[in-house]
Amino acid sequence: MAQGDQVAALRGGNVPVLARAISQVENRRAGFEALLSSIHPTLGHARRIGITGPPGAGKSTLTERLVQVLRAKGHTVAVVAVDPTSPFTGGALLGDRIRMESVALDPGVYIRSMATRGSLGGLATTTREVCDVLDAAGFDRILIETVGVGQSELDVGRSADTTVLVLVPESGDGIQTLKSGVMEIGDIFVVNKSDRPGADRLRQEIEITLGIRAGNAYRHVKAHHGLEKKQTGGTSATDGMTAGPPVRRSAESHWAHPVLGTVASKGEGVEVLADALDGHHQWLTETGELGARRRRRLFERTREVVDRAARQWIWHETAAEQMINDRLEDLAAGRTSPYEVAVEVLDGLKQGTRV
Ligand SMILES: Nc1nc2c(ncn2[C@@H]2O[C@H](COP(=O)(O)OP(=O)(O)OP(=O)(O)O)[C@@H](O)[C@H]2O)c(=O)[nH]1
Ligand SMILES: [Mg+2]
Repeated sequence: MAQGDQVAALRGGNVPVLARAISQVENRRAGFEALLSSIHPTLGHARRIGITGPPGAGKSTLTERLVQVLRAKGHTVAVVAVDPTSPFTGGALLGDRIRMESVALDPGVYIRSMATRGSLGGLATTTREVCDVLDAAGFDRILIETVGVGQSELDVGRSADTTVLVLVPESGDGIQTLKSGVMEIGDIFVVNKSDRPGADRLRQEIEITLGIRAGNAYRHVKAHHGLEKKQTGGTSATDGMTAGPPVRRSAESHWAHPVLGTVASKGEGVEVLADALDGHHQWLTETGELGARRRRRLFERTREVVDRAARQWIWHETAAEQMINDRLEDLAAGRTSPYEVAVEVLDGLKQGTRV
């Protein structure tokens, strides 16, 4: 299919074309960069929402319920389930995890799982690129479910406009998570399994950690000067990447992180979560933070592409590999070191003598 036809079919909601485009991007097949490049001007419609937290916290259950609520509001929804924790949980297992039977047959819902294996470009980058394809296909919301709370999930978390951190009372993960700095990625906190003992306590712990109970400076300012209503940035008309210049953040534009309780298995608290997501999006738009976050992602994305292209160039189009080979005996004999040879290689490339 010609590139233009592919993009048109994608934007027209052709599901087989969408599935093939995602596979093309995931597997870095010929033409994937041209595809991503040509859809770039169409991006920015979808709200990207990360749902992250420890294994078994109920993320999939919550995601499925959230899909139902969003569908009832008339939004189309794509779900990307990412599993960076183990190379062994791909395929059938992951497929099982995200079956989401209640919404799987709805034509307004598209569900896709991604495992570590088969991701040639780095999971975080690939996830972002797959989200671009879904955005171009016109989905209103993209929910990105990520297991765990380590570095790779944080990277994936940076794919989202809004990140929901899901914690549970019984695991003890809660307190560890609070200490590990992972808190910083959460825009909205959810204590799921609130039907279990310890949920209230965990909520309190999170709030204390967030400085809400302790009374933080921003809340203090708002309380005394009544500035809550003045949070209007210059970007309210835009929902996309064309948002105006970021408004400088100030005390009034501080986001007060909600800490919500849910029982995902019964659908309790999910409407409130959907409202909180709308609230966060409104805050992102009004403060200019949405544009700022998207610009940060664009900067990072471009860096990644440059990085990839630079490696490609060095190892496939210059004499760098040959230069190392030429020095291999000296390296083995200890007459030079990898560090000295690396300097030689880079000097050669910079001077253009060995390109
Ligand atoms: N009691 C209780 N159980 C729940 C709740 N939400 C989910 N569960 C159960 O918790 C288990 C794990 O739920 P999942 O939705 O698969 O959790 P997950 O976080 O997606 O799990 P992974 O993707 O494997 O990390 C399932 O047996 C759910 O039925 C809840 O609010 N209360
Ligand atoms: Mg899951």
